[in-house]
Amino acid sequence: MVSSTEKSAYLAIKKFQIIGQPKEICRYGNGHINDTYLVIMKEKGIRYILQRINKHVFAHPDEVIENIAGVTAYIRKEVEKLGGDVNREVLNLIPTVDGSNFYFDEDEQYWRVYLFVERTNTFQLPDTPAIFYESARAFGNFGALLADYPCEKLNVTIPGFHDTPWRYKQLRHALKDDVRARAKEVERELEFVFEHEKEASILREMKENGELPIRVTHNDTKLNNVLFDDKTDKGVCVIDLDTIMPGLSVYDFGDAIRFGANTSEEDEEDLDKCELSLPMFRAYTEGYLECAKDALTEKEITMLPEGAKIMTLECGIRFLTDYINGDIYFRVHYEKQNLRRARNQFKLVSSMEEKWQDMCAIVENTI
Ligand code: ADP
Ligand code: GN1
Ligand code: MG
Repeated sequence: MVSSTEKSAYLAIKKFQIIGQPKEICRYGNGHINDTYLVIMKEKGIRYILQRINKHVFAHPDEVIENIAGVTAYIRKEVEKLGGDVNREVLNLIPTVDGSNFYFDEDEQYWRVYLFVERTNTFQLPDTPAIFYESARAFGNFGALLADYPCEKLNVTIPGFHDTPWRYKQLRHALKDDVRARAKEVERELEFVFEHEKEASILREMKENGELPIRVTHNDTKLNNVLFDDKTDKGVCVIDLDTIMPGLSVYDFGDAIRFGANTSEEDEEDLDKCELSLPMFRAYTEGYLECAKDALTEKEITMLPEGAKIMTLECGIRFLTDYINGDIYFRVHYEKQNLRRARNQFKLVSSMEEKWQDMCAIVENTI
């Protein structure tokens, strides 16, 4: 049985300048936000990624695509200068037959197509510190490549995305409405969150008073947003560019640690399995600073552990808020998945607090 979304996907792909005939379209990847499909063509050797952009998350999908078109064109030139492979080292947006970078369908849905980056893998958790180190180099280089990209050209695709105090506000709104009567069930989690409220505003304050500089940031530096070469295990391409916006370097470092230096998966229920892995933290810090150190200020470097902690807390708050709101933002595959994700993030914050001195020492010793 072909679902109505799949039917729309078959209709959408035909609107793009693809080579050949689509043979099969199937759901692909582990993203929480967009609907991603792999398009396999009848003709051998060419595949595409087709995505329906989540309109609930992105109020202006056209602005998202505009950012991506600008940034990928810029990176493409840099890759060309360095003699790299422009079909693999940067995302390639395929235009529609009308020459647009997206297709707006009859149901008012936005679709886009990328060339599938062949001979690559993604990881949900790093198998080894070496993999995580490579992802750090990929994100570090990505930031370095975009260091001179004009911030003012970027649309703010999700206002307040890493504004942690604003995330507290959203949580309070959710609690006030409590549409699913779930607030009672999460009292312990709320206590943890509100105990941390003061610390959570540090990055915003430092951004506002200029202590931390605004840079072009990716803002969603999960390990599975890097494609790795399937032979060398080196990072080939940074993907999921929907949240490229002006931001802080510590957001990108912190979010990567939150996801990849967790000893468990993001929704692991057994919290005894969830800890901060210091070997992973070290590997990422080394890879990241090797590529980014020269561009960063001393303050940015000393704030890296704080970035990790606040990004983890913030993500936990977002999962918890979504649970209270009835799971309307992050895709869930089972009941209470968002609650499990939130609890897991809060456990990781506690683990970081226990290992705080070690985290700071690793950063200090890496410079
Ligand atoms: P989401 O925003 O939902 O996370 P992503 O853009 O990260 O969506 O895509 C989901 C998954 O699809 C990725 O983790 C990756 O496995 C795969 N993917 C996305 N784009 C490409 C591409 N151009 N080539 C190969 N795989 C891709
Ligand atoms: C979402 O799209 P994906 O799955 O890479 C989310 C991130 C969260 C992450 C938690 C646009 O990322 O901010 O950190 O889930 N993306 C958006 O896993 O909200
Ligand atoms: Mg993704």
